Amino acid sequence: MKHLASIATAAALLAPTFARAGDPATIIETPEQQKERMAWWHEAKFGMFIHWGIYSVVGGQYKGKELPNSAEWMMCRGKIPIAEYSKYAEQFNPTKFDADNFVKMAKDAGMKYMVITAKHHDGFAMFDSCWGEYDVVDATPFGRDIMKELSRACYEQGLRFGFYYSQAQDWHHPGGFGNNWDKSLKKVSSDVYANEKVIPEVEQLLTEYGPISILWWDTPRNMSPEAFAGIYSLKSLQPGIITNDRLGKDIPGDHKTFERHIPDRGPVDKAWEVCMPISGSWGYKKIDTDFKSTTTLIRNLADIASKGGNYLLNVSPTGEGVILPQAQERLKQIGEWMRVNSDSIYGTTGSPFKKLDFGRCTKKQYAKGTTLYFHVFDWPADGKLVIPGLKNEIKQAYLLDGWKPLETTQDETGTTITVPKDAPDAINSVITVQVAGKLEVEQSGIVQNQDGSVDLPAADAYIHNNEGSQDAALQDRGDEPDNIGKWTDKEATVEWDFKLTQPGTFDVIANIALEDDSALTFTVNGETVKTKVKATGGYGSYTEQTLGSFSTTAEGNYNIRLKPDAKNWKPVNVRGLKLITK
Ligand code: FHN
Repeated sequence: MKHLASIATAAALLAPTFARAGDPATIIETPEQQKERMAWWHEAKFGMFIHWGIYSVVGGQYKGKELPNSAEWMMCRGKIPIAEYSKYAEQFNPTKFDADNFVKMAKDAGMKYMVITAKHHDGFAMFDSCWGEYDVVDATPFGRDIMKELSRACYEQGLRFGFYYSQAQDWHHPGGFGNNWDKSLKKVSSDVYANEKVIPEVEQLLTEYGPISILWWDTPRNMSPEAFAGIYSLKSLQPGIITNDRLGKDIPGDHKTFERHIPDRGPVDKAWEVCMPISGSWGYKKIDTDFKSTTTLIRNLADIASKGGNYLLNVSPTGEGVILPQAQERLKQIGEWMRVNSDSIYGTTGSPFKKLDFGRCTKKQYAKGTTLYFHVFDWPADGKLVIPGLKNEIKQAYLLDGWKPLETTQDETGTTITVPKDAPDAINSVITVQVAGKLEVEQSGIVQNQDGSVDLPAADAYIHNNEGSQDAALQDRGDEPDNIGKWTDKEATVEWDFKLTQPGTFDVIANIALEDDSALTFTVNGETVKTKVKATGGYGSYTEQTLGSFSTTAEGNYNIRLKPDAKNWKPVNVRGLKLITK
């Protein structure tokens, strides 16, 4: 049934409607319940992202001109008026679209879930929207509900299905964020937008499209608490649904989202996913030939899994409804690799090794031992694969491809595996090693100096910056020492692992440069210390400042983490820390 709620009517209904959606506080879950709800997602590790819309008709070109950025942004980059952009809907007729084929392609690539743009920032619904006629069923010659066809196909082929929904930006609705170019828009509040369009549409997507496993929010904007409450609590319509961290900055969701970049290290005790286009653009862009190699894609999958994350790889169907041959070829090759090696990906957890020069490691832990999967990117020319620091008794080792047993030897430095001359797979050969008992890995890395001090340079830090942004990034200064810089993100944190053989009490000294007084915390050995740091006269003027001290009586592996004090944070540059015994 179609209804076009007038803005005035919606405004009049504002309060009761939000109440209809309920309150996030009513959705209470224990960590164990969340773990159970997300078990399939952690097992899955690998999904397909799809960006598809009426912009796909012209592949991001406007009046024959190429527009900058990703194709789905063309309405904004081209400052295209709504009346003009909406006409692309009349050309959207993807007659070659076949939902079963799409899903089979994902499944054959080893992907276990699919997330597709139900509504992107342009406001166009790729489903039979309850809000109005600006949707694929009513406004296009195609006239079919793509979301329903894909949801059904995923269900029939055993893939989990979810929606991407742009809950704040909407360049078609007068209450959506982002359209500052079309003066025909008579602006209304984002509350009206949430109440009139977002909540009804998302409610429809979560009640008329079968079992929905994922709701993928994007580009959060500052909406009212009522709007957030109304939108947030829709997830109760699909009890098992998983959401990301992009509804609003204070709404953590179930997993962090990194975009286009793989972090050095996964976030601590938080699920996370890296989303990445298989080429350069999310949406189909005619001139986009920047396809990542199959080597890069397979190694990305192993890298992300080795850090404990999921990989959401995006493809961009054309206006005809097909996935480009370059993308299909890569998906097919990933699938060939997965058919042999998926045990080393599905259901695995992160590597117990800080760094492996030859590749990556994933693992599966059991009551009596652990199976380690070594992803060997660089096959040893001498036939000896050295696993530094692996101390466990080796029960057995073999090539995952074909199960050929391998000889192993151990000494004080670790374990050496004798491997065949030729690598089974040119991109990523997996060696399985089963070890007995509790995992024992001696971390190599930063060790204490003879005088008891510990040097923690910027280059050895792990930087956690959200979405792979360039906030808090390592800056190579050529002849000058590297530093962590542009640290504008208050959520970004920096940490070092190090080993103490001489415990004691240590001063934590920062080699730091900052324009304005700032404040941060450091956490080490289970203690968090809040501290202030003084302006040094500029981001290039470094001084040593004592942040505080800590004590320990035990030798072993330690971690120290720096985190902005959000209330008093001003960006700082850090060349590193030094621990000095008192
Ligand atoms: O603006 C969007 C963009 O178009 C795309 O959908 C990506 C996918 O993660 N998200 C936003 C940019 O961060």
